[in-house]
Amino acid sequence: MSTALRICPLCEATCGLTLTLDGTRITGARGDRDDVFSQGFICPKGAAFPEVDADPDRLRGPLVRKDGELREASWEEAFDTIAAAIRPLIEEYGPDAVGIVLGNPNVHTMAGALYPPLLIGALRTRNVFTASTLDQMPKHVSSGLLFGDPFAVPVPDLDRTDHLLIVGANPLDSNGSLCTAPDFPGRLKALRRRGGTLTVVDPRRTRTARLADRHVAIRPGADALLLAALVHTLFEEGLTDLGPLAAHVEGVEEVRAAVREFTPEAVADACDVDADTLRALAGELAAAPTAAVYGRMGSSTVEYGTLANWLVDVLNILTGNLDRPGGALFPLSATAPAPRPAGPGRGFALGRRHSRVSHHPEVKGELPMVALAEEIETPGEGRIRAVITVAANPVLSAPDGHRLDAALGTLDLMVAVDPYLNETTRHADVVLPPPPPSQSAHFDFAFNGFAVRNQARFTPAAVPLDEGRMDECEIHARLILAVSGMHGAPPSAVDDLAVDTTLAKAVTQEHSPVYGADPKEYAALLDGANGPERRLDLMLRLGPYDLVLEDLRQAPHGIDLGPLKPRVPALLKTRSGRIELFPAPVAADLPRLRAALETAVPDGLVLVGRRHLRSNNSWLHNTPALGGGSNRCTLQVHPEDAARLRLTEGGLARVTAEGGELAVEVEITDTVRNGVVSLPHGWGHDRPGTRLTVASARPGVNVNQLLDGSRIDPLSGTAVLNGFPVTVTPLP
Ligand SMILES: Nc1nc2c(c(=O)[nH]1)N[C@H]1C(S)=C(S)[C@@H](COP(=O)(O)OP(=O)(O)OC[C@H]3O[C@@H](n4cnc5c(=O)[nH]c(N)nc54)[C@H](O)[C@@H]3O)O[C@H]1N2
Ligand SMILES: Nc1nc2c(c(=O)[nH]1)N[C@H]1C(S)=C(S)[C@@H](COP(=O)(O)OP(=O)(O)OC[C@H]3O[C@@H](n4cnc5c(=O)[nH]c(N)nc54)[C@H](O)[C@@H]3O)O[C@H]1N2
Ligand code: SF4
Ligand SMILES: [Mo]
Repeated sequence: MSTALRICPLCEATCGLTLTLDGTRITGARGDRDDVFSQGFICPKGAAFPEVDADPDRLRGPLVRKDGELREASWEEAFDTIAAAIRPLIEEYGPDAVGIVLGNPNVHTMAGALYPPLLIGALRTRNVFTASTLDQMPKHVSSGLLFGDPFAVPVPDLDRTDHLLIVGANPLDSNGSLCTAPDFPGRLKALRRRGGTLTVVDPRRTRTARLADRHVAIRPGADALLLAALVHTLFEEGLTDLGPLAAHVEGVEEVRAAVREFTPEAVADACDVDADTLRALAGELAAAPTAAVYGRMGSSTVEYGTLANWLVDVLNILTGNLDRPGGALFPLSATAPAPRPAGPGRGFALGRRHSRVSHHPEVKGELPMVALAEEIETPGEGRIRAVITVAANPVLSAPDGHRLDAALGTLDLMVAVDPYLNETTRHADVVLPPPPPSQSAHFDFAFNGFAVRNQARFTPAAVPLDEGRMDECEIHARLILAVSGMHGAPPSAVDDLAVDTTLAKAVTQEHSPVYGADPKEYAALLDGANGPERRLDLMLRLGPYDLVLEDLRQAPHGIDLGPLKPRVPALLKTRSGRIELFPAPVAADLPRLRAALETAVPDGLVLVGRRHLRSNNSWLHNTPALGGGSNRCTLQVHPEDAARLRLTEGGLARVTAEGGELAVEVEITDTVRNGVVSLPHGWGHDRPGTRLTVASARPGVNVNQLLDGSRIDPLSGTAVLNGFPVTVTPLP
């Protein structure tokens, strides 16, 4: 028996795990008590790591389609097939003929952070789609416009704040998102213990809401109105106080004028929250010594997602809580480039081009996921003929899976980098499976940038690669070579090129630690067992903390880099060099929200999602230890609605919406407010041709089949997944 450390990749909390091993077999997982960040915390998913890791349905080697059938093949055959098929397509139809689809687990692997940008660069395709437009793109847009950097996301200072206002997030089940905090539940309890207060705005009485001092059961989709009324109240009651931040903010008076109509009385009906409560929320926020407003999925994947995300930070700014301890601060990760001196930047542009079929604006170089199917289906120049998916299951995670399912079936070529044969990858011509997480090294390039404490941790592979396996970094590197006409070159060529490009730029930047160095000599200094490790070493060296990879190796439980610190103004990259509180695209979208004040509140049912602690989007339903109990795909209905609609506990209901209908088991519970039903996503594992033994035996239904993809937040292209109208009728 031995042990090995592994950072958990199963949610954003990034807990350190201690794995117990019998030879190369993982026999158990417990929280690493010495981890500088997670200090021993573990949740049921982390505890199931061994089972998730050893799932017998994980593909052991590549699959290649021959005579219509996916068959086991060698790695060589797999990459030969890709190179032979994709180059002619690109040569005949141009780079846009290839669409790239990046899913959520890319933020949970080193490969997913290091290679997709190179893949996109190598292909030069403009058809890039990611899970961001099913998730947090409104936050990127808001941050891009306010701060000039779409990745400058303020996170609530959980451990020091006196008051936390959570809008549409349920960290007790999700373990936190865009706010990396191992033991989020414990941190919320500690907030209450030290006399702080917690308010939760959620149409469901979630486990998080049950912990709160105040739960506001808002009508879904109305958060932007509620937040606008809080901003209005701050101005009306003279409660704004920007403190030292004032010197760096422009546009305050414009915002005051813009929210004039959004009085608590005017929004009360639409929110179904009385005006006194709204005034109290604003008052509590302003009165707290420090406070933070934090919004997630429930205020992001909605009609006014970007406006709501913008208003969250407007509240943080107007109460002087942005960028101060106890408020909402910007993390500084160890692999972020060393900060440049303050001054004007390039700013953030939206809609530099538009999608071909529906003319959706590009955001961050991406098109909305809801546009993928039509870009494959619609003939003409620029049509997508080949798709590469990396860690993505859009047939279940995006609106109208049936349509996408059919569209993927018509492609000339589909390649999937994925460990499973699932609802999406079953259409692939080549499947390239990465090894299970125990066999790969880990560093959190993405989540350290959203963490409530600055720290850096690296865990090497816990066990060696199985015979016949290929590291995911090498898979990505070989894929890049195969699609770019360099098939057969050594994968290290990809990393060398990345190092050279990064260094060539860094040595010219005065604020860079390598300013003036000779790039070739510096590259030769880099340390690492392979390309990705050398790249990590380089990023640490170029970073703000004077770290090298060897420092992380010497500190297996991580290096604590201290609590978050103020970063304004150096962090700002707007053209003005200031926080632009009232950006033009937001101003142009506000009339839509004003119109909502005039529209009568619809009286039908609306549907919202929910997450379960023992699940993760679409891909953990194949682990027996995580299924069953309350982790089921049921339609939650309030008792009053159930009585009115004659729905019975355990009975079947038909749910209909603009994208389709489905039949699902009813669960009656007053944890959802009346007028709202809730169905989780990621289910619907009943399509043929998959290899998901456990999941397909209890498939559940795909909530996204109720959507047709026409509802989006227009500024960010993000799908409306919460708060859409449905009708529900009993089925015999
Ligand atoms: N209705 C509704 N829909 C939603 C949501 C919702 O709340 N409601 N949530 C949305 C959100 S927030 C997100 S992020 C998306 C997620 O959408 P996706 O990213 O499309 O879906 P996931 O289920 O996360 O699928 C991930 C894929 O990655 C594969 N995978 C797992 N581990 C690895 C790995 O180590 N390497 C590689 N290469 N692949 C791996 C899995 O097998 C699976 O195929 O879903 C969105 N869809
Ligand atoms: N266990 C588990 N953990 C996960 C995941 C998972 O699938 N399972 N997925 C991971 C991913 S990819 C992400 S993005 C994060 C998401 O992390 P969170 O955003 O914390 O998770 P959700 O459960 O989607 O929380 C959204 C909440 O918003 C509420 N809501 C719905 N509509 C509205 C509305 O209109 N207004 C308001 N105010 N609230 C509303 C819902 O009832 C729900 O409680 O979780 C991550 N962690
Ligand atoms: S909270 Fe997240 S990171 Fe921590 S053990 Fe659970 S799944 Fe893993
Ligand atoms: Mo997500």
